[in-house]
Amino acid sequence: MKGILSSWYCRSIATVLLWFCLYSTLYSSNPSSVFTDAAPPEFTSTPRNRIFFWKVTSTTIAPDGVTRSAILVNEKYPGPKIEVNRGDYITVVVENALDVPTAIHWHGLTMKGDPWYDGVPGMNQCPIPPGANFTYAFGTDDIVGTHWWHAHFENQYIDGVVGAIIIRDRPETDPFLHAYDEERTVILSDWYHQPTGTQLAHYLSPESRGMEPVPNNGLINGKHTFNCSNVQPTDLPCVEGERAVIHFVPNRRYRLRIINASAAAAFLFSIDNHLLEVIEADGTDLNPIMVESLPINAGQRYSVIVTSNQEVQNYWMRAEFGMACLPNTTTNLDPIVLGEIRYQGAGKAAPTSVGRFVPPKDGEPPRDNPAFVEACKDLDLFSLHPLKPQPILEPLTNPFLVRISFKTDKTDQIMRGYLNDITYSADAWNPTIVQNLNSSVVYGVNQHVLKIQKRDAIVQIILDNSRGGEHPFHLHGHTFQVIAQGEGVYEEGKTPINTINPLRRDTATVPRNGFTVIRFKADNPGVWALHCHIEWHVTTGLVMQFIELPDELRAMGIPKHVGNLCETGPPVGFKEHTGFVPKALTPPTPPTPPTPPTPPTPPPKKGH
Ligand SMILES: *[C@@H]1O[C@H](CO)[C@@H](O)[C@H](O)[C@H]1NC(C)=O
Ligand SMILES: *[C@@H]1O[C@H](CO)[C@@H](O)[C@H](O)[C@H]1NC(C)=O
Ligand SMILES: *[C@@H]1O[C@H](CO)[C@@H](O)[C@H](O)[C@H]1NC(C)=O
Ligand SMILES: *[C@@H]1O[C@H](CO)[C@@H](O)[C@H](O)[C@H]1NC(C)=O
Ligand SMILES: *[C@@H]1O[C@H](CO)[C@@H](O)[C@H](O)[C@H]1NC(C)=O
Ligand SMILES: [Cu+2]
Repeated sequence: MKGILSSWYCRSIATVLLWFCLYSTLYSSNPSSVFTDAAPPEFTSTPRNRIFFWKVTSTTIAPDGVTRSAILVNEKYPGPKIEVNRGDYITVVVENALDVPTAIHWHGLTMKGDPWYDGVPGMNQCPIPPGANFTYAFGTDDIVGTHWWHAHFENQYIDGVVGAIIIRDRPETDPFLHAYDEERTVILSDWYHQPTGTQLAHYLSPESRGMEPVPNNGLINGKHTFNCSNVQPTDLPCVEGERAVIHFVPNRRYRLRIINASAAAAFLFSIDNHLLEVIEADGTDLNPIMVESLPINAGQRYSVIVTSNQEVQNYWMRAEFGMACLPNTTTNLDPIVLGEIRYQGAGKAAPTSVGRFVPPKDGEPPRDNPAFVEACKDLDLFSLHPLKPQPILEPLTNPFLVRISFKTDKTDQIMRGYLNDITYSADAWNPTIVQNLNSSVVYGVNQHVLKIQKRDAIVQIILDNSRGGEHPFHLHGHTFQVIAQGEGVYEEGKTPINTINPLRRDTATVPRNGFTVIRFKADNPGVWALHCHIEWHVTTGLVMQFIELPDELRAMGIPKHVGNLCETGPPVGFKEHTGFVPKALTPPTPPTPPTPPTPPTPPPKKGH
């Protein structure tokens, strides 16, 4: 790729081409079909292009009253919600106003036909340089449900680059169209009062002995309170924060779309006195089941229907930290994150409702509380089944065994994560999708690239975690079948598997001292990451990549403006893995780009 377009002159030509593409997208149907994130997504008989303009900036926020530095999109936390109808085409113009690179991943979307927009530097693209714009554009033909977007460069999502993606089914195919009256999005996240760079410096040092940073708080829709007398360091500005409030009108049915955007923590979600009817997991519609509380791991999403049929008063909504799966260190972390459900007519008084589990006594380690243990496991696999049945994928052609482990490096005494004894190290400015253009390329060992050559191959991955703690694993590019999950070691032919209509999702927990087995069909050419969604573990190497159908992928080429991202190389001051240390950049002054051409009649857009 290097040398194809090496001067600013050429790059500004590329910019013109990009604007041309964008304009053709903008006007490819009638102009009234152009929406920004403010527009409500009414249903229309034909899919539309939906354009979002995002500016990523570095700023300070205080979601729980404690001020810290953060990275935000359009100054919002959580960031802007993308809400579209199935079949719509999504175009996001990302303006990187940071002094560090960035990239955005669309978690849960398969990027079929658009693999270079998956947003993982080192796999599908080079990072978006500071000061540059980059346009992501992708279809949603094969997806519905609750998803999310987040930065996939370094650990920027922990610093705030995260938001919801809701893809609503079309009325003619939505099985739950009449099952609820209104919907609300609930984003759960753990929260740290120190910026990620500071935490990483400690985590990736011998002193941490592999103990992950422990969150200081948890947030519901970017809000929670914090007791300022516990703030560390003590000089951080702190005022009383506030809780998230969701309003209920009595006797209505609400679909709550719950997204776990944690960096590390698992939660058990519940609403006092109300049952949750689970209807969706990671975009897959389910045969509804009733639960009292919902364990939800980093990266996972669920939709539940809640009926506001209780006495008119206010109720606590609880996200209880999976303390049993957080590192065992002393912390002031309040293990129960609260939000309020306010019934219309009940006023604003704080709820007095009582939860399912007795809260821990002060000063006592709360690890034995059943809530904190339950949070660390997925809902029972065998009780969740897709509404639209699909038999187990067979016959198995590509079996992989992936062993998860952690060990201390003998040379630098730093503990790292390993998949089959390889600790992944991102080569951000040399992405696999570009390297694959050379059919005889040999990948570096620490790139941990596995190939799937044959279209429609049935791939099975056994995630063997027989020696460690929980890890929520996420596969890009696919919704996989979860065919087994349990404790101990998976034994082919012996361990019971879920043969009848197994759950399909994109993020599954590999239990402590256990295993999870997933299957998918190789029908999506691209480079797809498989990684733990505990963001700290990503940094420490618990990542690998599948290059699916490399020959087809090569034949697809790479859009010019994607390739152009690889021209600049890492900015001054970039240090892989240790948190980015920003330094002043002095890029050459680009010539003023000419005004975009008047859009001609657009070429037909794929995806429709
Ligand atoms: C990036 O896009 C924004 C509009 O979204 C525009 O104002 C800005 O000039 C663009 N920057 C570059 C470097 O093209
Ligand atoms: C805040 O924390 C301090 C010290 O741990 C404690 O004494 C105080 O009661 C707490 N305040 C509230 C409102 O919980
Ligand atoms: C979100 O995921 C994290 C990480 O696995 C987990 O600890 C936390 O409990 C989850 N939150 C909820 C509400 O389930
Ligand atoms: C947590 O650590 C304390 C002190 O090191 C120890 O006594 C306790 O057993 C540990 N608890 C768990 C659940 O590991
Ligand atoms: C392709 O990769 C091979 C193996 O690494 C290398 O020898 C060759 O020079 C590469 N070809 C090009 C055009 O870069
Ligand atoms: Cu992990």
